This record gives sequence, C-alpha cells and structure tokens, in this order.
Amino acid sequence: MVTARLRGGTAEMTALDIVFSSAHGAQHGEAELTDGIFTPCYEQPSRADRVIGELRRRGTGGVTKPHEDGIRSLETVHEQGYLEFLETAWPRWKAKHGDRDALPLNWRAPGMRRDIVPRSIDGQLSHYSFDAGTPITAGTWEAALAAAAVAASAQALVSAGSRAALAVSRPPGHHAGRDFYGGYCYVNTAAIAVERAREAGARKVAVLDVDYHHGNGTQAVFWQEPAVFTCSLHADPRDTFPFFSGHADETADGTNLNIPLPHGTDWQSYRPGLERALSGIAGFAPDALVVSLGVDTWEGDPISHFRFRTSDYPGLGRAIASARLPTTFVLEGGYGLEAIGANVAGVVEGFESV
Ligand code: SP5
Ligand code: ZN
Repeated sequence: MVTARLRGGTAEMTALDIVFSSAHGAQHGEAELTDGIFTPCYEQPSRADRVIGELRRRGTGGVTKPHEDGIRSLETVHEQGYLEFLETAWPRWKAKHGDRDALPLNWRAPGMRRDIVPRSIDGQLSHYSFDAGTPITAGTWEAALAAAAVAASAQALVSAGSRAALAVSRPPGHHAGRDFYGGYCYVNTAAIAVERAREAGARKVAVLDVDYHHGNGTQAVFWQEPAVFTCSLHADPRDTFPFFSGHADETADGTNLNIPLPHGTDWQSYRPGLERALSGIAGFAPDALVVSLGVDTWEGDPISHFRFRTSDYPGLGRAIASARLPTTFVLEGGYGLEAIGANVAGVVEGFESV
C-alpha cells in the first residue's frame, strides 16, 4: 500500500531519485511538418541530455538506470495491436520506401471506417496517428521501450517508499493514447507510471499535467477509469494543438479537469488555475500523484506562447509539493534547449525544498 510519507515542519533534504536511460537517443527524427514546411524536429535527443546534464551538475538527485521491463510496462496501457504496429512499423516502412523517417499522409474524415485496420504500412501509419509531427524512425521502438521502463522504474521507487522521483524520459508521452500516437509521443509514460502505482497498491491516483499542451492521450486512457483523476492546465485548444481535446467541458463525470488558459499566460496568471487543479486533486484524495512535467510554458519556448520565467519553476515545484503526496515526475515537452535543464531542475528542487 502506498502511504504518503508525512514530513515535519523542517525542510528534509532527501535527494531526489532520478531515472535515466541513454537509449532515448535512439529516437532522432529528422523533420516534422509545421507552418507548411519540413522543420528539424523540435523533439530531439539533446533535450533529455540537457536535463540530465543539468541535474548531474547540480547534484539534484541520485541517477539510476531503469530496472523495470519496458514491454511489460507498455502492456499495462497500450493495445496489443498498436504495440505490434509500433514494433514493426520501421522495418516495414524502410523495406517499402527506403531509409527515411515514416510520416502519415492522410487521416480519416467523419463517417469513414474506424473498424478497419489497413494492411499496408502507409494505411497503418494513418490509422494509428493523429498528426504529421511525429516521425517513426529506426530507433523509435527502442527509445519508446526505454521511456516506458524509465517511467515505470521511477514510479516503482516512489511506490517502494521514496518521496518523489523524476523520470527523465524521452520521447514524451502525454499525447499518446492506448492505440494512437502523435504530438511527439508514441507511448504514454505518465499512464504507465499510474498503472505501476496501482500495481503496487495505490487505489486512487491523480495525474497533474503542466505541459503547455493538453494531455489528450492521458485523458483518453483514463476517461472511463474512476480510480484515476486526470487534470491538465494548458493553452486553450481553441487556439493551440491538439485543438480537438482539452476543452473545459470535458469532465468525465468529475474525474477529469481541464483548465485552458490564454496565450500570454505567465506564472502569476497561472496560479489560480493551479490552485483549482490542486483543490480538485485534494478532493479526490489520491494515494499517489503523477506529474506530466512539460516546461514548454517557458517564455523562450520556440513553439509555445506562455511566459514562465526560469525563476518561476521552483514556485511550481513548491505548489505541487503542497499536495503532500508521493509524487512521480515524468518529463514531457519543453523545446527551449538553453533553459530546459534549469527549468526542470527548478521544479524538482522547489518540490524538494518544501
Ligand atoms: C509533448 C509535446 O509538448 N508535444 C507538442 C506537440 C506540438 N505539435 C505541434 C507543434 C506546432 C508548432 N508550430 C509552431 C512552430 C513555430 N513557428
Ligand atoms: Zn507540450
């Protein structure tokens, strides 16, 4: 059974458990389609390398390699047919089209068939994806397996009694559903952490998603699961990707809370929404918390429109710590390479300071 470790009034300087695998580097996409052109992928290996480099430089926590099995972790969240697709997509694509990244070209319109899984790799890319920003590459499966193992391992450490852990996992996960990928995400690492917590005895788990984008995949995975409360603060999907999910009226009978915010939101204007989210979580009274930690809320992020400063992130971490729950942070977005390390470190150091 997971129990919140109660802390006294004094700051307790237990180092954070950090889990990292260099296998994330196997996912190295060439280009995504954005603004009408192919642009080098924003989601690139240097992101996680910068984060782990900064955490090591600061000595924020002890870094370990994953000790949980990637496949087994994936099977707790994703459909078997989807996993088989993901594992075989690259060799099938390469045999047909050569050694360049696999991207889909079309998607179903309303009224078209959902019940038919196409036979061809091209049709399957269309069937299982929802955007043209998420290339399948030679290393996608290896990296996705590693990301799953990293997230499950971080949660396993928390479920075993650690106060908090950080999964420095890549590629990110919160846009991926049980049987779809998109938004730079192939497997849902936060959902994997949730299921790992439940395996260890947590009866109720909350997810707090602070990435700039709505966590549509996580919301979809747990939409019909009353034991998991999902909550996301994000840029209003009327303006921003993923557009078709993340609106305030998506409540799942009270087990989902979306807080859409306007472009230009800064830390001060974010705080009331965060308080609402934390109240929602407190009302749900979970045994554990999983945080989808995206730092694409940073003012210099190349694809986003919030205005967090690097000096704001420790305050975000302190606010999350006020939930007084065993907490697993899973890395999501954040594309400003010069600040991604400092911003992630700021959150977890702020958390640890409470
Ligand atoms: C995990 C995560 O943060 N995924 C984000 C996926 C966003 N995909 C759409 C990005 C569109 C960016 N277009 C702006 C380019 C700047 N000119
Ligand atoms: Zn994002």
